[in-house]
Amino acid sequence: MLKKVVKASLAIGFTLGLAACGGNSDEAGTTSTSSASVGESVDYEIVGIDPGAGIMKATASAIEEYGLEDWTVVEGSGAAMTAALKKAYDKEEPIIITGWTPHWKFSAFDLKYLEDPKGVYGGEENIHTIARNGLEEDMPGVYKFLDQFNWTSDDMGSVMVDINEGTKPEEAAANWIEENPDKVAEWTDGVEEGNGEEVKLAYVAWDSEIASTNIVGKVLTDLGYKVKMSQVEAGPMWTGVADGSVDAHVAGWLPVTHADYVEKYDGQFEDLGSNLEGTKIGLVVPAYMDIDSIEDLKE
Ligand code: PBE
Repeated sequence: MLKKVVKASLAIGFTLGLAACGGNSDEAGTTSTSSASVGESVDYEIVGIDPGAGIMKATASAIEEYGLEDWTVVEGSGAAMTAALKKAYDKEEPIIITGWTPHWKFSAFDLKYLEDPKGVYGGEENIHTIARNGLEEDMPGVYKFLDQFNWTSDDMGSVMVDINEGTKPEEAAANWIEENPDKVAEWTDGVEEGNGEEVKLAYVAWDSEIASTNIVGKVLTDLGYKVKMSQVEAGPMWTGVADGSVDAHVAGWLPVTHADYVEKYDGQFEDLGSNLEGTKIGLVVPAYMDIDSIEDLKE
């Protein structure tokens, strides 16, 4: 069935766009539009991120569902993906990435989601806060704050944009907290302060989660807890909460993106509900590309 869809190549040294993408070739009847198919123009590659991300699994399904056997999803990281995007965008070259919202790339570049008529990427979803079993008894203050933590895509977006513009994540979080005392007051309402107890948070280096985890870490630090943030892959992030080596993460994209992890660790964690509503994942391209749907990749 599904052949090898994820090529384990390192996402460095991108050669995207080197394939003929402009139409103004001097051969065979110059036209203003490219004669190369979209696939040829990007070497049949979709620029992916880390293999544990739910969007990589969804993209493997998309390849199967849409009959894109010739295509490869290149593994890499969120940072490598945005670097490749910037490089292509600056030269107006074609590129197809695994993308998600909220993300600063939509403020920095003019991008569009490819339509997904088969609904492989699911609809809108939410980001959930996930705690280890027993956290409520062990650290009620931390639990209560995590349970009350929730913000909007715009909130998260502003922290992300700030980080992308060069502010250190800790600083961007501290600035946002200073500028949004009302929200922080709601999250910390009735929360017991800490006395140097260690709180272990895990996160993946996705820009959205770098922003949210730094916010949560900073608020907990201000409350008097000693916060340890570990950057891990998606699998270990979920495993850590399930085996209790991690207290919590704020990066559960549900119900679809992280469905496999939820199923795998059923009963071994506590879902504190959503901390951000209205996220989306899918295949994303620059607006200057002449395609609109995943189905257009077949041609
Ligand atoms: N993401 C960002 C993650 C969740 C957060 C969409 C890249 C994923 O695909 O698992």
